[in-house]
Amino acid sequence: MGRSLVHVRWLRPRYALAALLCAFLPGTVSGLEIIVAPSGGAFTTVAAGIVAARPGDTVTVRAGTYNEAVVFPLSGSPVAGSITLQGEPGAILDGTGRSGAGITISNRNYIRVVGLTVRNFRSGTPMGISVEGSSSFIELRNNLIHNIERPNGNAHGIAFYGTAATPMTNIVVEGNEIRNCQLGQSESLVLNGNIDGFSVAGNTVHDNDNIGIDFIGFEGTGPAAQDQARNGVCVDNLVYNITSATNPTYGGDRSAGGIYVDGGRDIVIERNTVDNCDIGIEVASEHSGKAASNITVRNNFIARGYLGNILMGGYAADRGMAQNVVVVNNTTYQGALGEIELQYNCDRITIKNNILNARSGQPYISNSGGNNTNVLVECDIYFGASNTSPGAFPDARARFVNPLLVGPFADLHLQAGSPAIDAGIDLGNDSHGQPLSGATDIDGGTRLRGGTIDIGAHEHPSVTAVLAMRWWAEWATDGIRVVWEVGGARASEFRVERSEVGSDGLWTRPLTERSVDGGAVMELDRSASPEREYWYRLVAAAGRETTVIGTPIRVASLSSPDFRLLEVVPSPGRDPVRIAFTLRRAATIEIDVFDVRGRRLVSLGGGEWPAGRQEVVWDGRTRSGELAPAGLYLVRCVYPGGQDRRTIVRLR
Ligand SMILES: [Ca+2]
Repeated sequence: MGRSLVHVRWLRPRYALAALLCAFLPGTVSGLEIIVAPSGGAFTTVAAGIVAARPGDTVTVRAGTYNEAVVFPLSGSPVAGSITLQGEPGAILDGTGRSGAGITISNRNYIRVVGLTVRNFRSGTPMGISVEGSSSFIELRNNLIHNIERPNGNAHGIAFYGTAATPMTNIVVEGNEIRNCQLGQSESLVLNGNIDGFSVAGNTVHDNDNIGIDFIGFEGTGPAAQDQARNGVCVDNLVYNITSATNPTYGGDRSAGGIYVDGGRDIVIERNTVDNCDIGIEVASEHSGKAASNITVRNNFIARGYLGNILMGGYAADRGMAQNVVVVNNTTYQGALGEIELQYNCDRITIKNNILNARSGQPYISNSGGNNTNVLVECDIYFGASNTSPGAFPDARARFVNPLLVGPFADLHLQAGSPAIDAGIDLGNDSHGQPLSGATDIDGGTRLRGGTIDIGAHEHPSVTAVLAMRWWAEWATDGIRVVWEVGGARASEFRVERSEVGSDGLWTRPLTERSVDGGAVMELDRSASPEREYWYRLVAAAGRETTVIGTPIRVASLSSPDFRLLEVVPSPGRDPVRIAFTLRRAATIEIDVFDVRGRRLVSLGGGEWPAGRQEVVWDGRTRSGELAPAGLYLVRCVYPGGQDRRTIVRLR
């Protein structure tokens, strides 16, 4: 699950070449590559490599186990570029016997850490990667952090502590995996304090004994007025098996959130998959009088949260608040104690277009605490528990139907035929003028398809509803002309594909000139060679799903044979039958109509015909002028070097 992230390998030009490249390629960063390797590199320790690095340089760590903890002594720069610490596969920073953080970035800017494994830090306050102070322009990508352990104290997989008066900005945490950590009172991945502007995307966080991903404010980490992680996104992460049940700090209490906003603000939590955590996603503040605010939770799959799938508000009356929280287009499944829970002190809460598939006997939306105001609930699907009540708040568009999920809990996509398809309401735009439902669904596909948004996190492509009403391909003067017209509109794209080897493929997309005539689309494929034969098909696509709606049509080569039968229409039909054909050059041909017993009824086209498109008409009569009865007939065209046949069905 989650996004596939491309591991980009930088190639290091030498200085002279680098200067040249910089002059011509804006944005190209140049520098030296410093090799760290157990043998054969410039250095044998990662720390020595980092000390040697200047802005723009890359420290490449070859495979090996390096028993050390490292600190970045310098910043990169916006002009010369970041300092990059890059691990090749098998590059491991191992903390066995060492204390503190594996990698420390304290008041340093323009630092990248990519592709390293950091493991086995177990004393002091152990962390995989620690970023502190005002450090900005920090990228942590595709690292693996595991077995960071301090069961009775504090430990972090990756921690950002914005402790300075200058906020941390431009923080990127993407594609990392954090697993098998014992965290005591702390978190797997945390952004805490004066942090303004971040992307936490495509990470996999699992099997840790405290919170998965946390955005914290009001803990006294940063200066009072700026002490909130803010203005960021948390997207495409996969978070599972997060529980404090085995954490000795909590004595068996289960309260670890998969994704937790604890006092952060202005954060979008989108397209994440969260399963089997103590709490799926929680928006709250633990500090009295303080609020998590302007938080959007949308297009997420959330399943099997122990205390519930989405919780918000303070956990007690004297704790903090949740304000302006938008919970839309999520699909939640069987939280042990319910789906959505409003605890204490929630204000301006929007809950719309969600699928809430509850456990029997558990609430869909509960008001477990108090002082919860301005709660808007609308157009959700409720299934699994009550068939009459959505819970604590009215929903004028409540629907109590089976949402037909593909395979819960593991797969919360919609089946074809789900009542959630095209059943949502338009939520309008947010304060930035962007769709409140987001631009994409859980899979990154177009959020709005089929004219109406679906309920839940998945937008079903529904391409099977599309019919090809016209579908034809034939030679024209300057290429092959493909004509198509479709009924229904449930596809984001229609495309013509071409094969040169047969009706089974290989299919490619020819470059065509497209024009529209009424409902029909004409595509001219000028690249087709008259010497070859081709097959064309019409495909409807929506997101990653495609359906062939126009079955393969063979278009024969023009050069051989010289004759080609274009169409015999109408059939079935009652009207005169039109037989159209083309000749590459003038030729003598015969066109005859036979009955099913092989008797020739009439000759339509003997003699020499000029080159080009031609047509003859059979009026349905035999040679003697009698009207032929209803039934099956055969039209046969004989031309120099071959013949072609087509059946005709005559109706009464
Ligand atoms: Ca739809």
